[in-house]
Amino acid sequence: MKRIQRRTLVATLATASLAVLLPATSFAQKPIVLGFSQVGAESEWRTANTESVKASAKDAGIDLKFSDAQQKQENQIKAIRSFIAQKVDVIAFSPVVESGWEMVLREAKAAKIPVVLTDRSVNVKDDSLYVSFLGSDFVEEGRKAGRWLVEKTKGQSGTVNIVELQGTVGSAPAIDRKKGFEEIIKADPKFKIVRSQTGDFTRAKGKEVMEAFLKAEGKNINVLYAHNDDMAIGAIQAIEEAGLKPAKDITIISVDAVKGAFEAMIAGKMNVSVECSPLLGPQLMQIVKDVKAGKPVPKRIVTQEGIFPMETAAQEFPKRKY
Ligand code: GZL
Repeated sequence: MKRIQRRTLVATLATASLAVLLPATSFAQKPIVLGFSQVGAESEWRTANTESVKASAKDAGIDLKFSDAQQKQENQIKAIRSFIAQKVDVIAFSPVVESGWEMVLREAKAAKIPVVLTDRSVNVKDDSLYVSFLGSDFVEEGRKAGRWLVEKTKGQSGTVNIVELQGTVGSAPAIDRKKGFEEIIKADPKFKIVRSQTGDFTRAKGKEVMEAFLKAEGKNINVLYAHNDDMAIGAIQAIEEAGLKPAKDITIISVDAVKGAFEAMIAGKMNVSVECSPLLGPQLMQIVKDVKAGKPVPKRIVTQEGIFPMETAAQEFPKRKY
C-alpha cells in the first residue's frame, strides 16, 4: 500500500476512534447560557441598553435569559436566584442600587456561577463576588458637568443658584454624578445648590420635582443639573409651563446624551449633555465568552465617553447610535 494512502488511512482511523470515544454532543458546541437581570425600562438610556444586550447576545450565539426588574431590587434578587436554579453558565446584571447584594452573590459563588456587573456597580466587602465590572465612570461624568458650568460662568460675578434632579436614591450613578459635580463646583463659592431631590431617572418624576422647585424658588433658579436626560426633558416641560425659557432663563446641564437630549439641544432647550454610553452589549458578550472559556478578564472596564454642547448637537446628531 502506497505510503500516502497508508498515512491517510491512519489519520482517518484515528479520527473515527476519537469520534467513538467522545460523546456526539461535544462536537456541536452547546450555546453559552447567560442570565441577565436588567434594572427596568425607566429611560431612553435603559431602552437602548436593553437593545444592545439583546442584539449582542443574538450576534454572539449566546442563549440569553432576560429579566426586567421594574426598578425593584427584590425582583433582581429573585431573578438571580432563578438563574442559579436554572444552572446558567454566567450571570450578568445592572444593580439598581449599590447595597444589599452580598447574600445573593454568595449564593451564585457557591453555585460556581461567575457574575459580571454591567452599567452600575455594587458595594461589597468581598470583590471576588463578581469577576468584572463594565461601565462608565459616573464620578468623571459629574466632573465633566461641573467643568462645563465653571467654563460657562467664567468671569461672571454673583451667585449661581443650582437645582439638582438626582437619579434613583442609592444608585451608583446618582451617588457618583453628585459627588463628581460637587467636587468641581466647591472650588468657587458663587455656586450654590439650593434644591436637590430625586426624580428617579424618569421624565414624569423629573417634571413633578421641577414644578416643586419652581414653586419654591421661582426666578431664583439659574441652573438645572439633571443626572439624566429623561428627568431634564421632564423638567423642560415644567419650565415652559411656568412661562420661562429653558436653556436661556435656566441653564440646563444633563447626562446620557440620548436622542431626546439632541432633539432638545437642536430646539435650543438644553445647553449640554454629558455622554453615558448604553451600548455595552458587545463588550459584555466578549467578557461572558472569555469567562466561560476560563480566560482572565479585567476587574474594571471603563467605557470611553464625551460631552455634547448644544452648539455641536445638529452636526453630531446624525452620527449618534442611541
Ligand atoms: C447610567 C445608567 C442610568 C442612566 C439613566 O449608566 O445606570 O440609568 O443615566 C438610567 O438614564 O435610567
